[in-house]
Amino acid sequence: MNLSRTAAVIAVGAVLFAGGCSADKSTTTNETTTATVADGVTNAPADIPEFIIHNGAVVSGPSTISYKTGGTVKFTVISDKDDQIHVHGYDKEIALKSGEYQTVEFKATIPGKFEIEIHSNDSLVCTLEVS
Ligand SMILES: [Cu+2]
Repeated sequence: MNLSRTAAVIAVGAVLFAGGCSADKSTTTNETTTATVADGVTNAPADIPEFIIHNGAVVSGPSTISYKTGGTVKFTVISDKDDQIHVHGYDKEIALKSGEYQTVEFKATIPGKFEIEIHSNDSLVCTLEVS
């Protein structure tokens, strides 16, 4: 591979965040909610998994999150830089804003084991298990 071709491949990869992922970028969804009670006090997201991403790698959080089919998948994630996570199988992409908690919530309709990954580098956040 000559140098100009190498540069072109790197440039395309950087723009698309493509990695080994087959996500259809046209179906981007952003399922975020903020738990707020009527008096304006934000509920602490108790009893739901929390993932902390530092420099593109998970530094805190469970390796697997498990739900029954028909249940509600719900977790929070925070990153120290703008990024995106992708829930495989469900094909959900969630934009992360540097330093802001995102609560991700959706119905567990598809049984199986699916990777949730960080899209800037395809590293694993955790495995989603629906049984
Ligand atoms: Cu992906």
